[in-house]
Amino acid sequence: MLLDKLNISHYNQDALSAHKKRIQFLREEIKDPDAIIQKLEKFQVAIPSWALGTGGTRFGRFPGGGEPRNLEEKIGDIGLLHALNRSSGAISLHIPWDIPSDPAKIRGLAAQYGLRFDAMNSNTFQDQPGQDLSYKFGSLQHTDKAVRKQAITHNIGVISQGIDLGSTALTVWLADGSSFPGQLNFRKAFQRTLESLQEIYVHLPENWKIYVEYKAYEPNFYSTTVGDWGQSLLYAKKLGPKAFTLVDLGHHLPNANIEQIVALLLMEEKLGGFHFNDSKFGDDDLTVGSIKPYQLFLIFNELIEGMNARSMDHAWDLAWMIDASHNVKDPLEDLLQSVEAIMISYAQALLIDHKALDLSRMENDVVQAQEILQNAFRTDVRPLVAEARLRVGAALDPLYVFREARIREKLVKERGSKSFATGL
Ligand SMILES: [Mn+2]
Repeated sequence: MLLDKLNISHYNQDALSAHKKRIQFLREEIKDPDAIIQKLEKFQVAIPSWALGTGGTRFGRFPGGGEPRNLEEKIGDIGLLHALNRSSGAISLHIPWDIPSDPAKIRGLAAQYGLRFDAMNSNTFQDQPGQDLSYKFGSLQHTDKAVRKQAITHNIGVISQGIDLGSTALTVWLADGSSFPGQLNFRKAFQRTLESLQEIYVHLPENWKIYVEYKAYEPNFYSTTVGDWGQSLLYAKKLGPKAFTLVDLGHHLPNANIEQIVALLLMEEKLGGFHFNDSKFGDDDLTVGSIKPYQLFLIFNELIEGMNARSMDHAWDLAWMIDASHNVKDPLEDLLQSVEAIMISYAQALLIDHKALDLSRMENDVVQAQEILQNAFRTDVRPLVAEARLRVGAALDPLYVFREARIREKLVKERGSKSFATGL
């Protein structure tokens, strides 16, 4: 196994003296750095099983080699990421791309790497080989009861596979909608979808949750049956206490105020899951923090404020996951960058003095409120993030170790330059 030979502390020596200077400087700049470092040590982001291969668009795909060929190798890749940063301690499976043939064995393998199984993802947006009925015109919304039944049965199956793996949540993202005016009765489509979700909901074990993910458009381009947070919240409220909204950063119309959305969902106790990515135009699935890092920071500010108001645990009480796809990067390097961006935004948001911010708001001191936020955002917190990693035996600079240890080269040697990971 590649991991056994990865001597992280050896690589850390290269950067240790520079790191010590930087963290010492920061310790004098900010209040209570150790409390922040401890929170960073605990924070974990799940990696989806479909993010380990090269992403593609409908125009093509340009794989770089050494992709994981099966679920075991996908778990191995996430194990590698987790060894490098100790912040990727969970895997989110997609069914049917990653059906575990021997769940007990797969669960054991993940445990060896210190990984747990995050939310299970069902798929009724594609037709699978040998499938009886087509999802061309939707799944849970379909006008034909038999198609709805097939999609419901699939979701129930995903729950039972998740139970075997120790997962406790099901994420449902539907492509259902319409591409042309007149195609769909919106109210009836919503009603049918709700009834289908209700049939799935009753199969959730006591300690399980269901996350209803919304998306504004694509693959349908006129209407989407779970198109925005309002519609998702309606479903979640009607379904019951185990149902929550899932926010995916890329699933909004341009310029949506996502920080306000998460604040209100937390207020309603209906925010359950969170998918990180970044975008310039639509659901671009770019590396987290690569386009709009300030927006990510503002979202984290609302997440922390809202979670603290409800005494929620930052590390465990929301399902954090990266949902990105990378066309021109090494997928593992891209994931390391995404996790780093998340940790940086989280650390910056932890710097915010909420009492001072509240006071500025009460006094309508708009300038001071902005200063408080931007002072936090403009602080270079990278030494804090690195220090948190150092303390738990991870790499000071995960990307440096990935490259120095020639991990991709070794994976290509082991798996071949033409290996292909299932996914999008
Ligand atoms: Mn998503």
